[in-house]
Amino acid sequence: MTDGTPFETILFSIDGKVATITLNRPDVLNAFVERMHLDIHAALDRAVAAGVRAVVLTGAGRAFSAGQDLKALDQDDHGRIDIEGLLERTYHETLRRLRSPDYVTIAAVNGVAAGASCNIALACDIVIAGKSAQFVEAFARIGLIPDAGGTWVLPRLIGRARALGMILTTDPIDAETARDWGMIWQVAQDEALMETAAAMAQKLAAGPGLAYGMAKRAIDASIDNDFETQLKLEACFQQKAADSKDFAEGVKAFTEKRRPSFKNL
Ligand code: T3D
Repeated sequence: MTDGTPFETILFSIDGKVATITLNRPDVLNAFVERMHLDIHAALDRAVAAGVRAVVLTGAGRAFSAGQDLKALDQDDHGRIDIEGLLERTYHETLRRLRSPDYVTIAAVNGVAAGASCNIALACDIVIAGKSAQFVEAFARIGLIPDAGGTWVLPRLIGRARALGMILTTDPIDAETARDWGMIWQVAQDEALMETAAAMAQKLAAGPGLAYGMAKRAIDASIDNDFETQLKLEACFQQKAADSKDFAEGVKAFTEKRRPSFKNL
């Protein structure tokens, strides 16, 4: 089901509690322009308003996305590109929203994910890649460093040696290697990718959203916390989870030997 006024650069649909955002500039391998970020932000606003619990992000055509559109960079009168401003206005807000505790995000990587789009895919909570997908930290090819959270996410996923290897060589990493390195969750056959991602999204959309949100926040916080601080954080979040109606329902369903019906309350 499509939802509301169509967007210029993405396709957007909602099916129950699952939204799907498809980056839709296939002629340029879904390269990002500012409008695409604004469309994603507006689509996520619509998804939240509709009570969506899981969001699938994928690309139209043969690529997930080739990163920033290098043919559509605005220069000032001196030929300077305000990359810092662009990043803050666009990518950073997109990344914050993809890591929101209000829903889970699933990247269905259907082809090459290069540059900032590699890091956008890796910022999602679950990454499922088609067998022919590739992850490319392409930045150094054009004299840039990784942005869009890549220098934060990559070493935490795969360690310094592999992160720097990807960044310095810019070699493409295939889907199975990415999975074996712990960079992504799962590899699917190309033709089964969207079905696999949709099944995952439906499963997670029916899960305990409050607990999921706090688990996401706790995992991110653990990266900077020491052990004692993390134990305190877990206990605090666990109290909130235990106070929820979903916990009462989970325990009741367990004793009644049935599936829980979580309401995100
Ligand atoms: O403002 C800032 O710069 C800050 C933000 C930076 C973030 C970044 O993402 S920097 C990194 C930008 N991305 C790249 O450097 C990747 C560029 N693309 C590629 O290296 C290759 O296209 C791929 C490895 C991704 C795929 O190669 P291939 O051979 O499968 O496809 P292709 O033939 O290169 O591309 C197909 C078309 O898409 C082609 O157009 P054409 O010739 O048929 O008219 C190509 O120009 C276009 N395309 C691909 N990537 C981009 C692009 N057009 C604009 N921007 C792109 N990034």
